[in-house]
Amino acid sequence: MSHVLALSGGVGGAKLAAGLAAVLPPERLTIIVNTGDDFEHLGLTICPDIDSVVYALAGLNDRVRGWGVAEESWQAMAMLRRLGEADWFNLGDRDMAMHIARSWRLRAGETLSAVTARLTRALGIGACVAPMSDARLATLIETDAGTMDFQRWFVGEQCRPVARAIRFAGAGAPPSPAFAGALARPDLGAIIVCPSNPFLSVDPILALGGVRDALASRRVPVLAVSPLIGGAAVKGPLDKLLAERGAGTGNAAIAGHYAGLIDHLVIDRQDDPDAGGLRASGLFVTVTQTLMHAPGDQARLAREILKALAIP
Ligand code: FO1
Repeated sequence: MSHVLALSGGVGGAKLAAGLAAVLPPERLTIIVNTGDDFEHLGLTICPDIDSVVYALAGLNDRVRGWGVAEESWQAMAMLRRLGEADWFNLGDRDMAMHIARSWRLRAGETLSAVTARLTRALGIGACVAPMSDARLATLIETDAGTMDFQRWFVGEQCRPVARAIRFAGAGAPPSPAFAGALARPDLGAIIVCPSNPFLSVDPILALGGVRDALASRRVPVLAVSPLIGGAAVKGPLDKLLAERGAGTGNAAIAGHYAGLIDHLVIDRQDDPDAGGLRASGLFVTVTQTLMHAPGDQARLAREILKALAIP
């Protein structure tokens, strides 16, 4: 029975990661998560995409807000505000426990991989969820108003400044042991790129040392799920980034971005008219419902993907 390696960012990616975790035995799945969005805030190490994946797999995620923990309270944030501390980035009380647990363990000398393994175990998650790297690779947005840390641009500025370029400080950092180990597994059956933002969530993973080459010289299928539905992003700044880059829109732009790296693209039914052109470019294309409203949709999409990859 082959192993599956999933590459994920936050919200959309986390949903498919949870679907894969629901249908695969834990020992057959490695989920590698973008850490380019991570930052230090109020003395805490915040890893938003790892937490989105962890909360989704543990069934703790807030499905309406899209990030953080469900049934959250905000007492600590209110007190921090009274104390005159920064309140542009919202930390819920339950979510804050995660940041505290992670931050002190990191400061005590554990790697982010070890801390993430500890926290996922504690929450009853069986599959391996690991950061893309234990080294720092930070996503920076170059705008007319200067270069911004990712969260300052994304949350603080609500993605308003035009992104002239996206840069990764620390590019070439080594993949985490779990990531390098999964890429080298003789029983690796497929690599799945979850429906995350290609520029903000997947490119940081591809910017690690050796990852692009490992995918390009793959010996297993590499399948990406398009983050677009009806030609537009479900959430987040992807549409804005596509427009600002001027390198096309729709699934052709997604396929173009991953050219040479993927051989299979899963697109939504609403984008069926894109399928012919994508197939003509040499890609395998699966057309299905990619929008995941409910946990049932996550598992259904995961099953369809595994079937398309002929992975039992
Ligand atoms: N997103 C927001 O739009 N506003 C917030 O205040 C915010 C706080 C936050 C706290 C913890 C966490 O794990 C995520 C949080 N997010 C927030 C989401 C996060 O900024 C983004 O979803 C990801 O970085 C993009 O994948």
